[in-house]
Amino acid sequence: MKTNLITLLLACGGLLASCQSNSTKTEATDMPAAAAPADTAAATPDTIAQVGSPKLLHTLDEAHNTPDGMALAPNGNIILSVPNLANNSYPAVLMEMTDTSLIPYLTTLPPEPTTNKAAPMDLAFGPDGHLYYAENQYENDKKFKSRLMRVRVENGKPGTVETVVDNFALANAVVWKENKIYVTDSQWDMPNDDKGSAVLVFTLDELNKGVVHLKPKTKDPHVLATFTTQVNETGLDNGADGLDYDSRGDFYTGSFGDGTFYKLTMKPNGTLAKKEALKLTGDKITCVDGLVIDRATDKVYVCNSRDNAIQVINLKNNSVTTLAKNGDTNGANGLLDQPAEVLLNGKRLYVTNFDKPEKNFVNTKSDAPHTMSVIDLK
Ligand SMILES: [Ca+2]
Ligand SMILES: [Ca+2]
Ligand SMILES: [Ca+2]
Repeated sequence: MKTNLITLLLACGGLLASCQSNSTKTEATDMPAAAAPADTAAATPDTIAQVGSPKLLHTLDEAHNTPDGMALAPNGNIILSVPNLANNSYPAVLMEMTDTSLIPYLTTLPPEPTTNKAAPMDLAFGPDGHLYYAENQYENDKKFKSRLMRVRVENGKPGTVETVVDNFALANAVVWKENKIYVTDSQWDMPNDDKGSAVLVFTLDELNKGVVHLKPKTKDPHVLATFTTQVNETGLDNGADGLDYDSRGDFYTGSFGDGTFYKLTMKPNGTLAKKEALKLTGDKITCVDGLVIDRATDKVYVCNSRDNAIQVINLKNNSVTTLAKNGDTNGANGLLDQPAEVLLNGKRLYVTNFDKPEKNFVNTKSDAPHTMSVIDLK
C-alpha cells in the first residue's frame, strides 16, 4: 500500500490537486476505454462510451481484493470494509482511509463459527459511537448465517467485536437514523418466495439487551418491508441492497438482481405507510448496489454494479442521469470496475470497486489492481 501511495504521489508531483487536473487531461485525450493499453485490456473489444472521469484514489493488493462498504468516522476518516469475497483465502478486514493514506483499522474480525469466515459489508457508526457492520455469509453458506456486528470503539480505537443480531441470510447495507438501525437482507426468502429480500429495523435499546435472533423465512417482527426479485438474464435473485433516507425521512432501496428502485414512505411514528416501486424516467438502472442520498439536494447516487456506472436519481422528479460509466477495465486508471458502494463527503463521492463479476455484467474479470475511485461533484 505504501509503495502504491508513493508511486501515486510521485506520478502526481506530490500534489493531489495537480494529479487530478493532469489525469483529467490524460483521460480526455488518450485514454478512451477502447484504446486502453495492454495492461488494462478487456477480454472483448470495448464499445461502451465513457461518461464522466472518475479518478483513482487508492490501489489495494491481493490481500485486500474486494473493497465494499464505507463509513465516515467521527474524526473525518473513512472506515472501509474489505470482505475479500473474490479471493477469500485472505481474511476479511476493516481499513482506515484518508485521501492520502490507507492503513489497517481492525484485522481481527471474529469469524462466524460454522463458516470460519468474517464477511463485513456496509458499516455505520451508531449514536453510541460504536461501529456496526453487516455480514454477507451467503457466499459461504446459504442457511442464514449472516450477522450484524458491533465494534466497540473506545477513545477512537476499535476494541471488542460482538454479535448483536444473527440469522440474516445476506445482511448487506446498514444505515442509522436516530436510535434505529435499518438493514437490508438481500436474500430474506419466505416459505412461498425463494426470491425474497427485506429491510429490517432494530432499536439501539434492543441491541443493548442481548443478541437478537431473527426467525428465518418468517415475517419476523423486525421486518419493515419485503420485496421479490424478478430474475433476468443475470440469473441473480439478490434483492434489496443499498439503503438510505431522504430529507423527509423516507427510505429508499433497490434490487441488485433486477434494478427496481423502491420507496418506503414512513409514518411519523416510524412504521411503514407505503411501499412502492418508483417509476423512473431517463437512463435505465439495471442493477442497484450501494447508494447514498445527499439530503441537501435529495439526489440519490446509485452504484449500478452490472453496467459499471454511477447513476443519479433526482427524487424531486424521479429522473435518472448517468454520472460516470465505462466499459470493462481492471480499474488501474480509476475507471469504474464494478462499483459497489458510494460515500459522499462534502462534494467528493468515494467509490469502492468490488470487481467480482456476475453473469452478463460489463465487468468480466476480477483483476489486479483492486481499487478505490473518487468523483468530485460540481
Ligand atoms: Ca433467494
Ligand atoms: Ca480490478
Ligand atoms: Ca475487472
